[in-house]
Amino acid sequence: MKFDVLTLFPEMFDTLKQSVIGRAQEKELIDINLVNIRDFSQDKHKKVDDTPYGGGAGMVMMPDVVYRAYQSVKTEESKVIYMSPQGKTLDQKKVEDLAKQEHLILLCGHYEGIDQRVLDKIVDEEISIGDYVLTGGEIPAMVLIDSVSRYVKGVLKEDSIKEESFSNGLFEYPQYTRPEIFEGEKVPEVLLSGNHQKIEKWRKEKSFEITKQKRPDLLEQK
Ligand code: 4G0
Repeated sequence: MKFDVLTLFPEMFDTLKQSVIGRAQEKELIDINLVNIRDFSQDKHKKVDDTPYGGGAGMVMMPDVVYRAYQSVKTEESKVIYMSPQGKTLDQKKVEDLAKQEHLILLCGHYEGIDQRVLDKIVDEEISIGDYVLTGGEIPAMVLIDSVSRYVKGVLKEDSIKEESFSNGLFEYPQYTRPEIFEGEKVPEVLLSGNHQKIEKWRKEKSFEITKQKRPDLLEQK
């Protein structure tokens, strides 16, 4: 799976060198290519934005600079996603759908916005990570990359995806490890029983109970 990220702040993506996503890149299961939009400025001062027509505060990213950055990475199979609070909210279903794509181009906006004409020309889908405004689309792009990469074969341990929260529409059951007694609190007896049928039944009940308690709306959706 290939991600091309169009951004003015490629250094923000250094965190993706860590942990599971870092190892997935080392193993070449995913490829995250950072494209600095500023490299496509043709201005002697590397200018990428200008004042808005019609007046108003702030600056607008210039369409030609963004377009050249896009042209440098686009292929026949690429899907362009604009990270924006006006997009459809990302959920686990959407994550699974995106994981079927071979190539995603993630466009990260800053300032007040990007010239509408280039958005109309290149964007296939607008995606938000939730109903709040951030200073840029970089953190949303990282959220998308992390969530989608988990579905790429080999990134997680074989069973982790099937067992986890959301894959069955329920939250995970609680986990326990040593010591058997912590601050006077014992590990649930059933987990020490060695009876795997009973353990499985207990975990399913807990998953349901916790989902009902914390997010009853998730049960009603089913
Ligand atoms: C485009 C995404 C990008 C438009 C991006 C802001 C939150 C999200 C940006 C705007 C972002 C999110 C219209 C304010 C950059 N903030 N919720 N900031 N507007 O996914």
